[in-house]
Amino acid sequence: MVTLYHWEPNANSGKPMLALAEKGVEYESHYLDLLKFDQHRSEYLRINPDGTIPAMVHGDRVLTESTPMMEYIDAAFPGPPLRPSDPGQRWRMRWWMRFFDSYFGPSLSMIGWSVFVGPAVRQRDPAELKAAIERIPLESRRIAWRKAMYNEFSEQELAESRRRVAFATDLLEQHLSRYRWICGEQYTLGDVNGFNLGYALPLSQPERCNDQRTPYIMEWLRKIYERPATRATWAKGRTQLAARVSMLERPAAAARPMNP
Ligand SMILES: N[C@@H](CCC(=O)N[C@@H](CS)C(=O)NCC(=O)O)C(=O)O
Repeated sequence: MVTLYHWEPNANSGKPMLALAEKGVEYESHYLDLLKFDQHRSEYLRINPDGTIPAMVHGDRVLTESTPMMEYIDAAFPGPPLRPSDPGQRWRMRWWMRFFDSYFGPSLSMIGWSVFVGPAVRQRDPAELKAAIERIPLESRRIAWRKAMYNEFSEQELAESRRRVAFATDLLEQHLSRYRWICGEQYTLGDVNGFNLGYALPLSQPERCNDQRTPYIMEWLRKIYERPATRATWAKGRTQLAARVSMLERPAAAARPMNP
């Protein structure tokens, strides 16, 4: 029996959601609304004292950290393997997962928190926001929330994040011009990881990620979006954040001119 505590299929929560769907594992879903600070409530802190999502409970195990959680899912359940057995391909998958998690993801996340999360909560009662910050267990998350709520990301750090996103997008495009999937020939957790982080790139970075400039990324995103597990997972989204995925629908074939 698996219970998953998650937010939208997006970034970290979407990783185990999509991995479980690919493996065909049913799970009990507990949706936590990040913008209502559900993740800092005492009921959830009893599961994950760090107050971050996702968290997964399997039997008597509580698993946190979305990327190792996906590896656990792949190892613990039957279903199609989501990690290559070839050592070189596995190294390549892990190389990219590390790059996604430690470089690309945090930069995109900072931009997302400054343009989406901050504005989404900023209008609320200041006393409510102050109390919400005080309840956050991890200092690093308190800092991120404070900056988002009070619009305190500096121009310098945002510029550095934009530079990193540009660099990472170009590197991914180059990689996908040589390899069909992240590890090479097989759809793996590396693709699950990258899709969660990047599915909205064509919308959030339209001048960097589009059919002309990054055709390989666009094709890769569309192929992943067309998988039944991805469709089913994104259908669980409740907000506009997850609804952005629909921009990966392939453009309808141009209407044929009628025969004269
Ligand atoms: N490294 C962790 C990061 C988890 C994390 O920070 N998740 C974000 C949501 S994407 C979160 O819980 N934020 C809650 C908060 O900052 O209050 C993972 O991969 O699971």
